[in-house]
Amino acid sequence: LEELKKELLDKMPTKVARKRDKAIVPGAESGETIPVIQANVRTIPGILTQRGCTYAGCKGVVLGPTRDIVNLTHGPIGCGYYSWLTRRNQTDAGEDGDNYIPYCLSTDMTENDIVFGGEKKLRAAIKEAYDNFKPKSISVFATCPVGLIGDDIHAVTRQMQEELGITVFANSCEGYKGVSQSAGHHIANNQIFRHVIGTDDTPVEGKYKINLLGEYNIGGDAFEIERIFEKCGITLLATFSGNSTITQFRQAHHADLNTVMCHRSLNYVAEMMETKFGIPWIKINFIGAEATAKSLRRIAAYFEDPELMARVEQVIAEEMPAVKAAAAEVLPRTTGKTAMLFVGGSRAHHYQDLFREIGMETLAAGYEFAHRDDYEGRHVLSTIKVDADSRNIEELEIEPDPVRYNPRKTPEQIKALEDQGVRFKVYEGLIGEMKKEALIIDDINQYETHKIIELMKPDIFCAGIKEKYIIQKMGVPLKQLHNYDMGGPYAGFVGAVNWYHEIDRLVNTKVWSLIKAPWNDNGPELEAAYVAD
Ligand code: CFM
Ligand code: HCA
Repeated sequence: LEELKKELLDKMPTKVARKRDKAIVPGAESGETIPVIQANVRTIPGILTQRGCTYAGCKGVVLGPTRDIVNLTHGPIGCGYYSWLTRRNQTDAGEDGDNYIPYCLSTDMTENDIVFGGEKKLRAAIKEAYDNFKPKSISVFATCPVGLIGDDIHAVTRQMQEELGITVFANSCEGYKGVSQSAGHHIANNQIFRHVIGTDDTPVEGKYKINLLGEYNIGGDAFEIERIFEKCGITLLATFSGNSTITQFRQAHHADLNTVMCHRSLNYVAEMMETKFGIPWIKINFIGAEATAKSLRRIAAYFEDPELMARVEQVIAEEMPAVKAAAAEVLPRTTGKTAMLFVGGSRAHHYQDLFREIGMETLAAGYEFAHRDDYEGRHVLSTIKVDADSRNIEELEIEPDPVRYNPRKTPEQIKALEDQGVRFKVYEGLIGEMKKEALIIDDINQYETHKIIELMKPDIFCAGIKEKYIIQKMGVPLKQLHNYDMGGPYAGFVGAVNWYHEIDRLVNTKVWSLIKAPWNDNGPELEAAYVAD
């Protein structure tokens, strides 16, 4: 492994190699000490990163999937246009039919606004959006120039909220605000927490009421999870934020348990909800059939109700045969194949379970923008150095709500549940689940991607659109784990079956190895020889 790492860093300038060295560590599955990994720091200038910007994390990721909040981008038209429907977060338009996801609203800032200020234009755009849609809420997203010229978007939204009588709030999520999308998640979540969560006390019916945090309904994943919950008799109050509405957010404080799927994008929301409302949280994962069964059992154990436990067992027993049959069908062709996963802040971990279920090993994996706790586990949280970039992102000071705070379990009950294996506020991270022969690389760049493919020769590579075609031209199939290409859902039981078949097709077709990129035969396309006359 040390050899591999050396080869990976060999051609880099010394200073760059020194920095990248800290972001590459081995796995620690068999009880090895979990190594410290460098994460959530600035990408080295000039390197081709997989990362996106803070605006993308705020508008596209967190608030994008909520169908009845009108999202308005304050900025030049490109930011709005290029974030228009690209994430494939699905929604069920519901009975009211309020669904603004297909729209792309922007103030279309131009030079004139940059010079004279864009607040007037923003005010007019909010008014225009309101007149057209009469929505329950409008949220505004700042792009880079807004912060540079100093438009006070929060003053504008405050004023418009008063004028229109609906919830209007703004996000200072300029693209450069943090080192990645992760900062944008935090900004959006803070604003939802501040302006929306717990603002509607209408009681909600249901015996086992939960919220699902960190599931975004990409490719219909949330629909499958909703189906399973319904079958189990579990009432899902709100998902943050796949297939969600603002009313669900407003009433989310009625839930008795928060379940966290994507730890990266909102573990701090789970913490804030516990402090303010007394709702405990547990980590769950609905990617992988075994993981789904385990998560359902964990939820049932929390409610300590034999009826729910029995129902959950019955559902698992009903769903598993189809999953097992699909696995048995593909296993002879997939066993022993190898994978690499370089995605976002949670999927590079969760999808390893799905690969394991069909006998496939992960050779290398990493996140684009996760933090050390997502790699090493939450126990390192207190040791993470708060640098200037993280300090730039607001941390809300939360107090118990004077009226709504209601601890769902006593400390004794929590302790008793923990003794039975229901672990609260625990996430062990990715490194402890990977083999010591595996490489874990944070914020991988294009050069390193090419190099590890050459050195480790995986049968499949999972990443995003920017990596897709380049890797396919290397003869390796690439499965997008962001928008799933045209596939999915991959969550839950139905999702596992879909995944097994899709991966079987991808790793067993010969088409990728037959591909020859033009430069394989001809050298660089733009190569030219100087001919003297
Ligand atoms: Fe969480 Fe996500 Fe992800 Fe993420 Fe994302 Fe995404 Fe992702 Mo793309 S919230 S960290 S910022 S699971 S958009 S639905 S696929 S990079 S691994
Ligand atoms: C984002 C969104 C993204 C991009 C996917 C990709 C997504 O980070 O802004 O690079 O292919 O899932 O749509 O992560």
